[in-house]
Amino acid sequence: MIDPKLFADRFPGDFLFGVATASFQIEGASKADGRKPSIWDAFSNMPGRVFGRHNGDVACDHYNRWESDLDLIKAMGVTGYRFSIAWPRIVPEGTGPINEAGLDFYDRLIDGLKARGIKAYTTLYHWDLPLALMGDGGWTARSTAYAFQRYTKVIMERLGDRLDAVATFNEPWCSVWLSHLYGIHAPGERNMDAALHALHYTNLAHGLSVQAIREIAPNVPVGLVLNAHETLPGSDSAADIAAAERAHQFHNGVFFDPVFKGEYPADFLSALGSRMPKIEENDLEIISQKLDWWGLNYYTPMRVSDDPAPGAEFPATIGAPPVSKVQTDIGWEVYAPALKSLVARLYGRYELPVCYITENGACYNMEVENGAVDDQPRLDYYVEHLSVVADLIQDGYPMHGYFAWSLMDNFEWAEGYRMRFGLVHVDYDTQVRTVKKSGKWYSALAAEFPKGNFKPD
Ligand code: IFM
Repeated sequence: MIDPKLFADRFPGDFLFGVATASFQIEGASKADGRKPSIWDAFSNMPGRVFGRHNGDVACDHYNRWESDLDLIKAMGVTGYRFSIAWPRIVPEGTGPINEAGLDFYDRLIDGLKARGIKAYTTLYHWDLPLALMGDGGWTARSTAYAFQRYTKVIMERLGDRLDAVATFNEPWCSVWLSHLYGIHAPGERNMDAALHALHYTNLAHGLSVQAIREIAPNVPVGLVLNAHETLPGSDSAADIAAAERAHQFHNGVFFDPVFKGEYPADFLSALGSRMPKIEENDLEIISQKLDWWGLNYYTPMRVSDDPAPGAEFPATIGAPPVSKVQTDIGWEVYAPALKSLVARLYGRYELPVCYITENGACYNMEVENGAVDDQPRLDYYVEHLSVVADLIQDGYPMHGYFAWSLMDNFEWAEGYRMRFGLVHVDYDTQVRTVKKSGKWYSALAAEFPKGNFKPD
């Protein structure tokens, strides 16, 4: 096994090692202290949507166990914690009354992080849209973007003085395409027109949120977290290479281009632009405000071939087979080189600010045996992907930090609790946490930082 102390030498002394979670996936306490349902509470209680009809009612019970969970993070020696805030705890109906008890929870959490010397990296939206907003159309309605701006203001006014960084959205690809086109995530729509509306209004909400953050807490670094896909052609035929470019536009460009270039990608627009909602005069200006950082969530590459079906809808691609034979338990190809080529490609195409790997990790479902979890394949995955991050730093890319997904096993969306991504195992019957072999290794690495002659502020 690679010695984490030696491995640490490949990273600069001020590199941030952290762990990440999201509100709906860990908090539970779905009805506590004024929280109202989100679209995921509704979705997970519908038949056939989530494996075993699992839901977020209890999850990891983090809402009640946050202090011991923060102690665990501290004991792991990491210096950053990336978590998300549940909109339905703060503005339970999406618009209307503010719920002070919800704000109090995050107040305590952030103070708890500060008291332990851990940096607070907050995400404002990690998919738990207040259910009441579905009455107006959810993300397919322009009004939701303004409701999000108002929620942002509430958060920044109360918590902005103690946040080390804020991200507006986590993986809008999921809350747009996976949720409105592929029907896999809440609200489970399968409709291109709805998805195109959700796309533009999500981008607008991001921009409106950035405006609010700048106005209220100008010192908090603002970013956006994207699960950019390395869209690799299934062969070196011209048709597959063109398909990979279309896939880039559809899966990455529709977020990167408006945010970092102030426009939607040309081929995407000519194929689907007429079905998008009206783009108002200042929308693209609002969306493309300068960011301080961006976050990359990377797990696996996307391999595509040209879809030969006549009239196939843009991006007109079909999946191509994996190249690597190694897969995680959720069936995702393990292929670390794509992380390197993806970062290089994105910095080649866009003027991007500094980057944090805001999520990376692997699903393996090993259980506790004799008090321990031997998850060597996850450990190997971390070593392989962190090596790539170290290479990227050496090549001069501005990689500032890395958050492992996830601190602990949690509600894996449509897969429920059967898929485990944690560095820490959670026994959902007893809520006992057990640090896995990978967690011990990661913690030994993280504990080396900050290091050398770097002086933290
Ligand atoms: O669990 C999710 C997380 O919420 C967002 N990024 C991908 C993870 C694994 O699927």
